[in-house]
Amino acid sequence: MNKTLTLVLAICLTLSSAAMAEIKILKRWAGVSNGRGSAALYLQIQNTSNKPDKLISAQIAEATHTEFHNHIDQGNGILHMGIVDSIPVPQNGIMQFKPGGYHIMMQGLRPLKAGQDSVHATLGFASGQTVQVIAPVQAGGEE
Ligand SMILES: [Cu+2]
Repeated sequence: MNKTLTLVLAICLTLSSAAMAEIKILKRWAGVSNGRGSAALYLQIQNTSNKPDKLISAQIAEATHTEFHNHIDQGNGILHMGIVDSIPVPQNGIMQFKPGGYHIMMQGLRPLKAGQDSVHATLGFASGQTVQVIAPVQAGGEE
């Protein structure tokens, strides 16, 4: 391999890894599955690009079905959990999932034990980036 080709390849690799690193999962944990076989998955997602992004798909190896949920004030001050199409991740910012806020609801799970099990997620973003995460199951994760 000649030096010019080596240099071009090095630049390409640097550029592609920079482009792929715009979404980072800083934290991840799953709740214990309840008697109906569902549990919430929580993430802390960082977007280092200067364009807003959004989470548009989530496939969980251990679940038969997933939904994006948020708790929404329907005008009476009481928050109700509802399904949303996507979860926004602000430009140069962080989206923090939490009980009572955004989360991924996993359904069709076998019983998951805190401190022992983990779930494997493939996350798709509107920007085209795909991220794989392994989230440990922790006690205390509420819907
Ligand atoms: Cu939920």
